Amino acid sequence: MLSFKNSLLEEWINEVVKLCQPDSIHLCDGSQQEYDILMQEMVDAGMAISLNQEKKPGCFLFRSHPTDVARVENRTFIASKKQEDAGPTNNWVDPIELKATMTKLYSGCMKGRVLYIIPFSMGPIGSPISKIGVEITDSAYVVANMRIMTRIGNEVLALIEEGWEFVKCLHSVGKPLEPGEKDSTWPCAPSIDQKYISHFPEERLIWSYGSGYGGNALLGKKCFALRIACVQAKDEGWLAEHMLILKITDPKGKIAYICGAFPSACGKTNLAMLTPTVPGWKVETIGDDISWMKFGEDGRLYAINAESGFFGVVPGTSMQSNPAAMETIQKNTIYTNVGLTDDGDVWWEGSGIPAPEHLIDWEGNDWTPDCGKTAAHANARFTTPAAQCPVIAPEWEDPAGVPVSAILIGGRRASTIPLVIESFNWEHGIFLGSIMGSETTAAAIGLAAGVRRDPFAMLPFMGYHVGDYLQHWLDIGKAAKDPAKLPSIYMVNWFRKNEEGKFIWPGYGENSRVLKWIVERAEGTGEAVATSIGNLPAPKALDINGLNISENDLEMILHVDKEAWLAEIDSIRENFKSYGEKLPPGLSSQLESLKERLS
Ligand code: GTP
Ligand code: SPV
Ligand code: MN
Repeated sequence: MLSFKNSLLEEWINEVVKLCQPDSIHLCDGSQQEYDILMQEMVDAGMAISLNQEKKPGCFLFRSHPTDVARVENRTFIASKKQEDAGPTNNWVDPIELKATMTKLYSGCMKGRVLYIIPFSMGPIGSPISKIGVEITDSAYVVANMRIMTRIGNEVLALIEEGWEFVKCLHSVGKPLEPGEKDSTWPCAPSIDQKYISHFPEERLIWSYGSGYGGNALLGKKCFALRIACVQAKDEGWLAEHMLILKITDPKGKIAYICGAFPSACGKTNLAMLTPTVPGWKVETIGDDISWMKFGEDGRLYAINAESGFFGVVPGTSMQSNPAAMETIQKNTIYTNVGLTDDGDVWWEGSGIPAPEHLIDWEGNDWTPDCGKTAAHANARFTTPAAQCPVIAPEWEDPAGVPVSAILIGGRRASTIPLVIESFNWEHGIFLGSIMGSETTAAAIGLAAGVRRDPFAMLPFMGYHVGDYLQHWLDIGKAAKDPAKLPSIYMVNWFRKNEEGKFIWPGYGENSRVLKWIVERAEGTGEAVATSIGNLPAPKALDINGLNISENDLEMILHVDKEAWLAEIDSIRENFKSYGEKLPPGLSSQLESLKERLS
C-alpha cells in the first residue's frame, strides 16, 4: 500500500496496483538521474540504442513494433454517459461496458513489469491556465518521453498533495510477462482490436491499453491536453486547441502572437519555428502542438503551450526546411523509427543529407538506397526539449500566457482553398474553422486517402459533440468583453498543387510573407479585397520581393475558383447534415450566405 496525503490519489493508485499486479512500483521524481538510469536500463535490455555520443550526445533510438507506429483513431473512444454527448464524429461505447471490457484486459496486465507513477503538469507548474495529471504506466519509454514533453515529478506531486485537482491517466502496453519470459524490444498488444484509447469525460479519466506509441501512450498530450481538456474548457469557458503558438516581431520591434490550427503532419512544427525570408522580420516559438487559451483581465485571449517538448515528425526535417528543429534535435533527443547509420548516427528521408550506402532501417533490417523501402517510417518522431530550441521565445513559459492577435486555420488542400483568406468577423472565422478539410497523412493508422473535414484540426481530438464544440467557439466570441480584442481568424493553405501535382507555393520560410500581411492587417496597414469567400490580399499587398514565383502561379494561389467552391458547398452541406441537430444555426446561415455571395 502506498500512502499519500491526497486520499483521491492514494485510493486510485492502490486500486490500479491491485488490478494490474505489477512486480514493483516506482514513483517518478522527475530528476535527471532517474532519467539516466531508466535509459541505461532500456539500453541494457536492448529496447533502446544509445547513439554516437560525439555526434548526438544524450540521444537514443527506439524502434517500435511495426504494427504500433501512430495514433489509432478507430480504437479511440469517447465514453460519455450519453451517446449524444460524444456526437457523430467520435467512437462511442457505453462507459460501463467499456470499463468492464478493459478491466478484464487490465487484470494482471503489469505482471513482470514496473508500474511507474508520473505526476505531471500541462503548462508551467502553478500557472492559472495549467492543469495537472497523473499517468500510471508500465512503459519506461513513456516515462522518458513524458519527462521531455511535460513537467513531471516532485514539484507537481507537491501540488497534488496540497489538494490540486488531477486527471487520472492509466496506461499499459498490454503485454504481461510470464515468469522467466523475455521481454520484446517494443511490447504492445498483439492485435489492433486489443488496443483501446478510452476517455471518460465526465470523470476526467483516461484508460489506454495496448499501444506504446505517441498520442496513444503519452497521455498528457492528445488524450488529456485535447480530448479531456476541451471538455473542461467548455465547462469553464476557455479553449484547448490543436494549435502552434508563435511570436512574430516586425522590423520596428512590434510584437504579435499568432496561434495556428493545422491537422496532424500539416506543418505546425515547421511554422512555429520558421526562419522568415522577409528581411527584418523575426519568428520565435512558444509552442508547436497544443495551445490552451483563456481570457485575461484586459479582455484578450492569452495562450500557453501546454507542453514542454516537441514530439515532431522526423521525415522531411532538414537544414533547408527547418534549421531550428534540426539544431534542437542534435542532443538529449529520443528518436523513434528512423534509420541507424553504421557510425551510430541517425538518418531519414528528406534530411538533406545524402543517403548512406548502408544502414539499419526502422524495422531493424539492413537497408541500402536501392532496396525499395524507406529507412525511416513516415510517422517517425523526435522527442526533444523545447528549451533547447534556438528560436524558443524567452517568455515561452510565462505562466500568464501570451496575448493572441490572430488565429490561423489550414490543412492540406491541393485545390480550391487560396493561400490566405481573412474572415469577415468572428462568426465567419468560426465558419471557416468548421469547414476546414485536409488530405489525410501518416500520423494516424488506417485512414482512407483523400480530403476529410477536420474542424479546427480537432476531429480526432474532440472529447464531445462536434456541434457543441463549434457552439463553444461561437460562445467564446459572445463572452468577449470587447469583441474588437478577439483574435482575427485566417484560413491558409500552403499545399495547393498545379496540374503536374507540384506544390505551387514554396512554403516553409516563405510562409513569413503571409504572416507579414496578417500582422499588417492587424496594424491597419495591410490592404485587402473583399471576395465572396472572405478578404484576400489586394494586388501587391502580399510581399513577394525576392520570391521566385510566376505571375501565373501567384494568380492561381490567390484565385477564388467559384465552380470549385460551389462543389465545396455541397460537400460541406453533407458534412453539416451529419452533425445533426446540434449544428449551430449560425453556421448553416453562414453556409447559405456564402452560396448567395458566390452565385
Ligand atoms: P503533428 O506533430 O502531427 O501535429 O504535425 P505538424 O502539424 O507539426 O506538422 P509538421 O510541421 O511536422 O510537418 C509535417 C510535414 O509537412 C513535414 O513533412 C513537412 O516537411 C511538411 N510541411 C510543413 N510545412 C510545409 C509547407 O509550408 N509546405 C509544404 N509543402 N510542406 C510543409
Ligand atoms: C498528432 O498526430 O497530431 C501528433 C502526434 O502530434 S501524436 O502525439 O502521436 O498524436
Ligand atoms: Mn499534433
